[in-house]
Amino acid sequence: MASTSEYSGLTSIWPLALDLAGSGMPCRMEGEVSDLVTFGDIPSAIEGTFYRVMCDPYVPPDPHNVPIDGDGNISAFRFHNGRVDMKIKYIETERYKLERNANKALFGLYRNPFTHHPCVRSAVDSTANTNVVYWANRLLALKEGALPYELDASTLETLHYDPFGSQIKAKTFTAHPKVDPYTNELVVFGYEAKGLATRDIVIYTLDKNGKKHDEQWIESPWCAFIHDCAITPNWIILVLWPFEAKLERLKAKKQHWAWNYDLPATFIVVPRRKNTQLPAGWKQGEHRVYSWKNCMAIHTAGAWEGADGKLYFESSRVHDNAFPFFPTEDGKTPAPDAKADFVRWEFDLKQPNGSTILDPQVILDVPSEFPRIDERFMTGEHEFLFLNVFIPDRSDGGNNIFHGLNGLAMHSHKTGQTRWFYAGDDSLVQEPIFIPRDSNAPEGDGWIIAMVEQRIANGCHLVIIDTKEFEKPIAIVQLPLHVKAQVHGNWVDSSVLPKKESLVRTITKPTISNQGSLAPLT
Ligand code: V55
Ligand code: FE
Repeated sequence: MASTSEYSGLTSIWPLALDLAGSGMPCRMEGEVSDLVTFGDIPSAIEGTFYRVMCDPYVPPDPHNVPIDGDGNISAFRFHNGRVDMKIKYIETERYKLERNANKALFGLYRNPFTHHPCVRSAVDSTANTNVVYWANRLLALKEGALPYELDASTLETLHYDPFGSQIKAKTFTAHPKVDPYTNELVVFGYEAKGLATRDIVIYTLDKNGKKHDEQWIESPWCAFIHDCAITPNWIILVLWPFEAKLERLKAKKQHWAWNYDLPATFIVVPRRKNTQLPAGWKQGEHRVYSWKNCMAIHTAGAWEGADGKLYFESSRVHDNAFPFFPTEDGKTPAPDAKADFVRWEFDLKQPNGSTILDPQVILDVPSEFPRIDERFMTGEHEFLFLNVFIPDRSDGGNNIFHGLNGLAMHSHKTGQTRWFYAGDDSLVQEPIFIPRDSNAPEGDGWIIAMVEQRIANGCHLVIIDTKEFEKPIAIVQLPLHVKAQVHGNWVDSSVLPKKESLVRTITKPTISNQGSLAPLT
């Protein structure tokens, strides 16, 4: 889509950047709509709220800043009786409030306080823009360089920073904590956990009351970008991307991350508990680092412990740097035709620390991202995989990651069958969330909800897909406006949400005034 400046010749205080033009145009909207326009029938068994968050800078950002540092703007869609209410609201982070008051950016580059205005250097540098997770009766807005912000699940008001309080010693909290449904724990990690560019990693769990357990601290082989993890009953696998942070570079007012083609994709395999039964050859307190070649294993699906004693886990993979805005130290950006796929990694825990692992097995040979599973079975071997894909044979684009993801896939590991939902070449699909048909439904039996952005129409809608017939939606929820692409989102069932209050303002029924044109019927 042409940017407005192209035909008008007028300029704006907003920097011209890909993530701020066309479908990346700032949304900056807050508001609510009750009973959105829908097509088809939404099953009344879908009862709960879909929360998602987008990067949506409220003030024009530093023109050198990166697309992943915009203010977190939450959208919530509450499903009730086949109807959907919607609310959008910014997370009122310290940073957002400071910048809105100043009417301009005070924060410079991503996670580089040396580039921030001196008066905000000691403020919390979190845009809370990456994930929204409900745990311990709290709605958490997450950014991995800081601790969570807690929000009110109905009003979306920001309640406070650091809801788990003084028991948390780390400065950071991943945007991808994982729920172990069998033990009812949230498994959390944080990297750069003792401060900027440190190699300290913390791992712990939070129980259903928000109490911390099983804390351990380990050291990363280098100060790596550790965005996601995977868990099994006994292990946590941390996934390191081949970027590096260095304090000297931060002090020189440069980007936090530089890609390093000499670094391999690296996995730190850590026993989750002190009493984890260790395989032969492992010492108490040990963790092992395994690596492959240079690539970016972006997001994980699930992990499990095989009957053969090996650990397996699945992730999306880009065979290059997927973040061109964080080039190498000397400015090298990734190949424009970088390939991407979805793979299964295998760790033989008999292999010593520092081993190189085998090539992963390719599960889907198409650009794939945002993999999700039926999370009731997290930590076990999953059969079904749901994810965003680029469907090449339906499209005229090349088979590479920078084309955008035009569909969804549902893959069965048992049958090997992949089913596809294609949204159209003008459309991009965002991360799918899965809702079980009921709490006892078999794995993968239920619905998928995903946001679809129609680029030509400049609009958005939610598709609701029954996993029994994945190819076309059973219902569509039309948004009245275009919203920016989400980073991540999650479904929270109404049985889990504490309050039954409406997400939107409710209107009380008036008494008839008798001021209309006809007299009342008697
Ligand atoms: C990612 C996104 C982030 C971030 C770090 O998609 C990694 C990966 C939206 O912010 O801070
Ligand atoms: Fe992520």
